[in-house]
Amino acid sequence: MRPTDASLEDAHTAAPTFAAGPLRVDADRFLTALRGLAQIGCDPQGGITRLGLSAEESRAREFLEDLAAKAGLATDVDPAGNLLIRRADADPCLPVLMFGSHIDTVRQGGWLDGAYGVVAALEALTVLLETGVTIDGFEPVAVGFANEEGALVQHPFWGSRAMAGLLDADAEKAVDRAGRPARDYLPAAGGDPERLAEAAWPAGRIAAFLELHIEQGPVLERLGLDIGVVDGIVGRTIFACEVSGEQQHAGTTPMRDRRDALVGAAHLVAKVESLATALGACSTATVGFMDVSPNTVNTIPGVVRLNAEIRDTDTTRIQRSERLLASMAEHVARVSHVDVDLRVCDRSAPVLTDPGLRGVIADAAESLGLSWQAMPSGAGHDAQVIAALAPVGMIFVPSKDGISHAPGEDSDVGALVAGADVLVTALAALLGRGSPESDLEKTREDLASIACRRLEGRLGA
Ligand code: HGY
Ligand code: MN
Ligand code: MN
Repeated sequence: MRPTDASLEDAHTAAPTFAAGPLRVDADRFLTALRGLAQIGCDPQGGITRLGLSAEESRAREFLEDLAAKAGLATDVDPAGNLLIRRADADPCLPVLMFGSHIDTVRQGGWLDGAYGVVAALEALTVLLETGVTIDGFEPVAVGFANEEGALVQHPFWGSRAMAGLLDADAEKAVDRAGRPARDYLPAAGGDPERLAEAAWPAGRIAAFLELHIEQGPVLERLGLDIGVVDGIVGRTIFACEVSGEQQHAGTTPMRDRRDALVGAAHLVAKVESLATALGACSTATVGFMDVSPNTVNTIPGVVRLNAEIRDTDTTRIQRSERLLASMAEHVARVSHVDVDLRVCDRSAPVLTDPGLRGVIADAAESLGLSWQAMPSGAGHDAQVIAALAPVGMIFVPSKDGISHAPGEDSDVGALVAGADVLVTALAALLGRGSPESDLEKTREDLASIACRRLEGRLGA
């Protein structure tokens, strides 16, 4: 289905005719690999718990390395723990066309979030080389990012931020909930804390980045569409908050004398929710983590630690919501007679994807006879971090009942294969199978010239 969005129409008025038609993945091989990866990190609740920088994430990376080796591909792991897969005779002088997603999951997550895009990237690279696509303008490289979720070592987008040179000095102090630092996890995760800076790629080295991902929401399924062409990715602010009151006996302490940290926290949770509901200040607002101390039925809680997060596609709305939450925290402290320490612990900016890449993805979907629509992403993705280095594009496939970050996360296998077909067809087009007169050639030239300009800029030429 052509989008109503005029800008997308401009991006590819003359849909390129693919020199050799659309490409397709080897569905059996792809699904076998995807199901194999889903065996790593199975948890008792029936979900997948493969946390970033954990032993499970390393086992998953090794599983993918084995598959890549069997396909005759070369692999290496960078100092941040990211897996990079390229052809054995990769040309180091070509700008890179990168594609992939993250290997890790949330706690009790699903089998597709991240994993789908990484396995599809490996399969796409394999198909590109099997079909002998001419590689003359860009070098195709597949990537499996480490620790995108930040569920263990609490620094989301760890691997993609390392690649973008955005892991600041604080990053190495990122800790798990027990206080164990990232640097202690890295050696076993294939990384090297002493060489983290070497994981950074210079602007211009990557000509474009494509990420295939499940939608993680209900839109495509409700509209009966096959493919989402992502036009914008949501920004997010994560807060850490400590509510302190006075630990006391639940039976002997008069109600008027209490400083109940959990009552204060409960008021704050309701205030967070109101930001995205009654106040309409941002698109979503959530408290997903809470730790109550001492967490005993007959003791008034003395301390509550929680994390809150707010999201929106508009930076000014995010900033205003941050200010609103800060004043709400002060109000709760006053009325609940507790201390509230609220601080921002992570911010990721909203980004727009590249119009040219949206056009290439849309044309690939059309060439495969798939319906599609431009749409925003309510989830954050590594693509929004790599946007600091290169133009990015994202492809969505429908999620069953919109479920994600839960054991019930699932998609039809036909949809998963279709998304992988769109990825490999779009990559083939970018690698030079497009017809010369199409605006696809313009997109390729644009990407190459952006890469050169950024690289020259870096080299100071
Ligand atoms: O939280 C997110 O949006 C993503 O799954 N990291
Ligand atoms: Mn996720
Ligand atoms: Mn994800």
